Amino acid sequence: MKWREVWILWMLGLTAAAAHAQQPDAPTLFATHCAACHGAQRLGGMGPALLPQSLERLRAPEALKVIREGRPASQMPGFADKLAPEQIAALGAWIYTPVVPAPRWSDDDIRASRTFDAASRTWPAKPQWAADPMNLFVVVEGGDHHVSLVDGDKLAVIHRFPSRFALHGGPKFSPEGRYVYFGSRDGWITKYDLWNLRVVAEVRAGLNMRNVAVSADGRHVMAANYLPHSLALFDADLDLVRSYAAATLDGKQSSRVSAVYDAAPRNSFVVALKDIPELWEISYDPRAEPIHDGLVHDHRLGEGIAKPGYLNVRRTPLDEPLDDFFFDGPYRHAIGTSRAGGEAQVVNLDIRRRVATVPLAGMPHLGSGITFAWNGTRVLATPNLKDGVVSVIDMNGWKPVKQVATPGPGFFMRSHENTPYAWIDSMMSPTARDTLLVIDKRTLEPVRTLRPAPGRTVAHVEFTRDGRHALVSLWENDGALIVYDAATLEEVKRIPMSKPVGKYNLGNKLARSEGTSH
Ligand code: DHE
Repeated sequence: MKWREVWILWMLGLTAAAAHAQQPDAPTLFATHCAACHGAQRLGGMGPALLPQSLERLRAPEALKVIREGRPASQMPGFADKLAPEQIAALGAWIYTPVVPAPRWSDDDIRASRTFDAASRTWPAKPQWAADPMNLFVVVEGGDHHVSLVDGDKLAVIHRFPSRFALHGGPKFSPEGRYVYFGSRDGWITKYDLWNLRVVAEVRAGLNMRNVAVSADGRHVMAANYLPHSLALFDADLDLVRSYAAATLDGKQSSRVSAVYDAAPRNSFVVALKDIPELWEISYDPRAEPIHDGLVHDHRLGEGIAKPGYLNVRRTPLDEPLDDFFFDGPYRHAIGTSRAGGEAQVVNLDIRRRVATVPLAGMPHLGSGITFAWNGTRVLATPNLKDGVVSVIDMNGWKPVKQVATPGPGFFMRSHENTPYAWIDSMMSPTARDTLLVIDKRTLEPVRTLRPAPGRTVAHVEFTRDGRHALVSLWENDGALIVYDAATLEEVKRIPMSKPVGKYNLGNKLARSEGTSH
């Protein structure tokens, strides 16, 4: 090799080394600037978890903007003046990569995360504020991660407090209405004493959680996780009772848990699994007799489908996994869809098999469905996340009755026993997300389209205990609760709120009003 060639190779080597040296080292940047708040393993701390599962709903450009500019109304600072654009880009890409080795969250981790205020046992056993506790609204404000308590008679805020980051799913109440349990996407459960306006206990049930359910007797809380693939069962003070691996009986396949709901008349939790074609039922009735098996035999599970009984899993094999689901009035059937859509499965929880299939176009959001009497029968009506349509299904015979066209795809549908109307948003529509369609439950015909804030998103309706007022979310950071007279459909007032994601009327929830989620 000539000297000239050696020199060129040497120069190329130096340039490559220099370029390599300038490559931003994302793990080191993370350790230096982010780990103190988001945790060394990105599992979260003062700030939220930064795992691919937690970031599914945050688009990459939005993540970069947050790193650059910070998040107003939170403690997240902007890094534009500390980090070069390529360093920010490297960090932005890195947080979407899986953590290696995969993070684990054991029973010991759950127990170690728990905090409990022992003094809570001495707090007064009656509301320390003057309002009807059964007409209280718990409002989750996603804009700045707070919760507001609204007096449903005076239609005014009586208290506001900070929540965990990104609460999801409806908060759940203890049977007498004193305690509310919130679940966050990062896996935190908070037990809050509504009468004393203080946090009682907190625990981290998982790393990425779907929702929580509270047993009708108030003695148990169940959490459904995506990460790890598990359910976690707690006592009323969030002390771990046991966890369940969300897996097939032979343990060969595990699954994310889609959701857990309390089936009060059955004294059980019912659980849908996203990746395994099984529906689970876990009885919390201490008198539960082992139920004789044999009604359903499935070659995949063999003879011992389950060892049912108190706090054990009873498995119903399905043809395909269920995602979102819904109960009929007597809680005899679960009606569920898979995210692929196209049809709903009706599963009889007693005989433990699918008893009907309902054709349902698009992606029905069954968790937001409602039931009501119509034409001498009872129907289920559900909005649709993909299409501008509400599907109405006769629950006697499980046949579609009508498709009501809406301005666009929507998330939530609500009504109340004392109103002839049902309200549906179109918040998934780029053009009609500012509309609310009101339909008449008697005729299944549209009555009015409301547009209270043109160009701005409105969604999620909940009624006062007596059904006189409908509270609608103006779903913006400088948003509001818009209160309507439920009979005249005229606006009554606006209560300013920071992106009020959802609102929950205690009385309607505890009475299991037919017009709201349970
Ligand atoms: Fe939800 C409830 C699933 C995205 C706001 N959502 C639920 C429930 C399920 C569910 C299974 C019922 C749990 C309960 O109440 O105990 N949600 C899903 C999804 O699969 C989906 C489409 C995707 C995801 O990333 O999870 C989804 N949900 C959203 C949102 O983007 C919403 C609009 C905003 C947000 O903050 O996450 C949202 N979901 C809600 C709300 C409820 C809810 C407000 C409670 C409704 C109620 O009135 O009970």
